[in-house]
Amino acid sequence: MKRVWAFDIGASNGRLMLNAFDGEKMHQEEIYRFSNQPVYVTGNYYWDILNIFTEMKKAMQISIQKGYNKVESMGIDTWGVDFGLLSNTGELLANPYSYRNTKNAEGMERVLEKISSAELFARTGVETASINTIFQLYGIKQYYPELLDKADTLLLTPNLLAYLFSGEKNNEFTISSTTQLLAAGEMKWEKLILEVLEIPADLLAPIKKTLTIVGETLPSINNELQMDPVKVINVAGHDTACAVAALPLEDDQSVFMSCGTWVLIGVPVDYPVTTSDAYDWGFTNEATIDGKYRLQKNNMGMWLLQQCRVIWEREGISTDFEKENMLFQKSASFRSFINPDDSRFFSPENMVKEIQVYCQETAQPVPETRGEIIRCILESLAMKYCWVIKRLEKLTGKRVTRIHMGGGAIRNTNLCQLTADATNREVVAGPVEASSIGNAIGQWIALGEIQNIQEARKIVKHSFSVKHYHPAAQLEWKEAYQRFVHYVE
Ligand code: LFR
Repeated sequence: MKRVWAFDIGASNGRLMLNAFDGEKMHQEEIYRFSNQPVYVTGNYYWDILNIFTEMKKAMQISIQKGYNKVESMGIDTWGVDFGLLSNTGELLANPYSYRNTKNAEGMERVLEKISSAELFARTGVETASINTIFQLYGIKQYYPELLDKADTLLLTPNLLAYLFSGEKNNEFTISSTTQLLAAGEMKWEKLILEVLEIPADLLAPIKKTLTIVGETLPSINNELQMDPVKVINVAGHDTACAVAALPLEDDQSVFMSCGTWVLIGVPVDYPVTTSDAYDWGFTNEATIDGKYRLQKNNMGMWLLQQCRVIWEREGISTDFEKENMLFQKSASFRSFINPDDSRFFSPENMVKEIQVYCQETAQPVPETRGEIIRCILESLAMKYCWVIKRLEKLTGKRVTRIHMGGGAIRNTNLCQLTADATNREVVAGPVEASSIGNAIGQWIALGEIQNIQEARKIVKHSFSVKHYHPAAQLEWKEAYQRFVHYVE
């Protein structure tokens, strides 16, 4: 049985999953999981990239100690948009910034003085959002130009990590599509935008196709870990592209929801959809594992709850899903709603307070207890997902019959049930480990073990179980939705 290492690194934790394929089924075992949080220091949010690298090597060591020392290859997927800068001698120039950095908004303002948001969308197919690489990069140009002057190569996070293991420099297609610097529908950087922003086009390492073997682990790594060289594969570097690859979507009436810190909702399309409705409703087009696109909307996900937990833990309250579920069940429904994507929730100092102030300002009952806060968050999220799916139906002209939810956040069964209720659609939840399975799929295809994504989806269906959620009675949901919409439109 052949084995591969799938590193799936998210914005709250990273993990190494060992994946095996016996010719019929895929098998997965979690080897190691580690926390990954942005670090706030000197007025900026950074990623501790060397700690991530160290944790990844530790994970490999654990795998080897468990007797899994013969692996064919490794692949790395991460969250989107962030990057590291290298000098012309290949050294990492600084800690990569996190997309939560407040200075990005400034970068965005400056760019929009030069190119309109509508033009950016038309040229790249990507929604204007302050987190995007383009704005971060322009922000650095404004407030830390010396860094850019020194920079020779920009590598996006999964390729930066792959570089530390293999020495190979390239930017894989799916992760490149999150930058808003890629020409819509093409596999090349949008030169005109780079020119207008006076960013040298050759700063961005060349784009490489997904599903290619890019190299192998460096001798220094092999020596340190006492292992044979392992192939390094360009899987879909973007975690969302990996997750979508692993969801058993059956027809064009199924939508995907990749659920974690963010929740990405959309459908696969052959070519970017850049209509005015898509633009007005904040949809975006990012790349899929098979060189096509995902027409999707990026939404707030578990970040709201994760940040409330930080506050509760600070107050000495320990919390887990079981406890939260009990509190949720006991609290009354539809008391107060927030617009989960309001910018005030992006990086607030105190998420609990921020939610309370929002409710106060909008003249709704203020959620006081933990149960009330959790209910306000989960119901508002589900309502927002319903809003998105209604618009997705308008964009594609197809009625959505089924929602495929995957990713860590589907462990929150309330989120899945509320999504079914709010949308009045069947929800098929699973697999939880969609991203790392999609990562392994990329490796199996590159290694020639699986032919294509269609075959891979069939194998996933046989290998991992899913859970079905059916919508509850609709009347009160419909009424509540009318109230909710008021806060998003
Ligand atoms: C999800 C994700 C989203 C992207 C966000 C920030 O983990 O990759 O697709 O919008 O992180 O990069």
